[in-house]
Amino acid sequence: MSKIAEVKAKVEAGKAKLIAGLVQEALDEGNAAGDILEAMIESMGVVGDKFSTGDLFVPEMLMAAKAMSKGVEVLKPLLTGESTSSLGTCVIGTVEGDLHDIGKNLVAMMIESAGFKVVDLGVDVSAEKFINAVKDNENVTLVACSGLLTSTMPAMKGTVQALKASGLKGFKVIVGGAPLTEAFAAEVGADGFAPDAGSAAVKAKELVSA
Ligand code: B1M
Repeated sequence: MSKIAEVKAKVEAGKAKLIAGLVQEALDEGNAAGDILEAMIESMGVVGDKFSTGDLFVPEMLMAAKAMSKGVEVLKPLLTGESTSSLGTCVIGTVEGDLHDIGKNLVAMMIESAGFKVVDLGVDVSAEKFINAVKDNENVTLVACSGLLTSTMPAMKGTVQALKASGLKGFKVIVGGAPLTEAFAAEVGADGFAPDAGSAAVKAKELVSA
């Protein structure tokens, strides 16, 4: 089995303690950081499918998520460049009711390396908390909202609408996460949507430079 296949299998199996070492070995073997990340994202897809079919349960999903996070820690310096913070501050979080943070963390990483200072509010973030973060931080040019659950799409809508109705100015709102679409983003009044972390960074730059 190749090292990259081993990383994939161990993330699926939730072997968090082994992942950092295996990711390093995969890098030492010459695999690109982006390819290793892609393999781990695929693992999470497999885990999600197995959850859907009842072949594994929440604790196993959690272990897989922990394993992936350990792998991302090793890759982070290789996936991000020097940040100049010239694009202002990006406030990011996963919307209220939603505890998924791996995708949000990847988006935060890519946005930071695109030149934003990132203020990460974590998961289960209420609209009020997003608004307070815009008030409390200097030069907020972007608010980024992540959501992975169909059931928290209304919270996403509420957050975007509350930000827009807050009277605060000078920032754009970008949304993303597996169940969202460009059409949903437009419908709830977001300024932008991105399907993945790489395109979120590109879109973020585009939005604040417009
Ligand atoms: Co949950 N979960 N989960 N889960 N989980 C999903 C999302 C699910 C699709 C699994 C499934 O059924 N197949 C399903 C949601 C179905 C739906 O609503 N459409 C689901 C469910 C149902 C649940 C619970 C309700 C299960 C339960 O309790 N019965 C529960 C909800 C808890 C809650 O949030 N209130 C739950 C819990 C959990 C854990 C806590 C155990 C764990 C999360 C741990 C953590 O994040 N620290 C977990 C996990 C791990 C998953 C899966 C397996 C993996 C998620 C992940 O990290 N993917 C997931 C299945 C799947 O994704 N196929 C699943 C890898 C990550 C890199 O991808 O997050 O999609 P993703 O991010 C991508 C893009 O979406 C995008 O870019 C990222 C990278 O390219 N993106 C953005 C994300 N945010 C963005 C923001 C942007 C732009 C792009 O701009 C701001």
